[in-house]
Amino acid sequence: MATVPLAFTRRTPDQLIARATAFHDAMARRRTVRTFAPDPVPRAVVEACLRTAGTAPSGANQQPWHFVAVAQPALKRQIRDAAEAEERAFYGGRAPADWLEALSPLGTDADKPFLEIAPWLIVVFACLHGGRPDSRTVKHYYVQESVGIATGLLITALHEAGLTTLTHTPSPMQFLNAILSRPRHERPFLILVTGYPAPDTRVPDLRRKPLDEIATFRD
Ligand code: IYR
Repeated sequence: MATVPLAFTRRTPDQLIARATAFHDAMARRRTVRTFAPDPVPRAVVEACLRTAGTAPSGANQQPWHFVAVAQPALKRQIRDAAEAEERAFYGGRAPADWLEALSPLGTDADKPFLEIAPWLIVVFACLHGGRPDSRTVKHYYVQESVGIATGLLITALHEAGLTTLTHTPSPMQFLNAILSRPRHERPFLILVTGYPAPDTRVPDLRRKPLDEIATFRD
């Protein structure tokens, strides 16, 4: 493959520390919210954040993701109805008791009004294989890892832009293929609900694990 020069700005060690610390301060303020304002968010914001997601590294650079950005009220309604049907089964007995116990501090339940209230639902699909015009399929590698990284960049971009997000994973999620007319080889990964938070939104008083619990240095 042809190559191009790397666009890279070399920073001094002091600059590295300052930039890394400032970015951590910004990201530490990211919180998952469950209450959204209905206020509209320009499509251009979502487009720019999806372009950021599309910069993620991926197995063999196959970019095995597809994002459906939903703002149409009728589609959001359909997604909410289908998700709540699955969630009612989940909370009503399908989920094992220990799973429900793990969720109970978060106070989640089968009602998902945010699926209609938030201005955008970004449905992330993982493309299990690629297609060719001649209809032969192309194997994709490290799909879950690649789509996970792209979704992380998307969450980061939306936060940096000034919006809040909720990673929502109704289970199972195949109904999203039907509602959004996506082919079977695209597997729903999660729904990223995004918009402004509702006024006076409160979030659980969570603690993030300290660095010495999440990292080990062998330097
Ligand atoms: N999908 C359900 C349950 C749920 C599961 C986990 I793991 C969470 O962190 C939160 C919720 C729901 O959306 O309510």
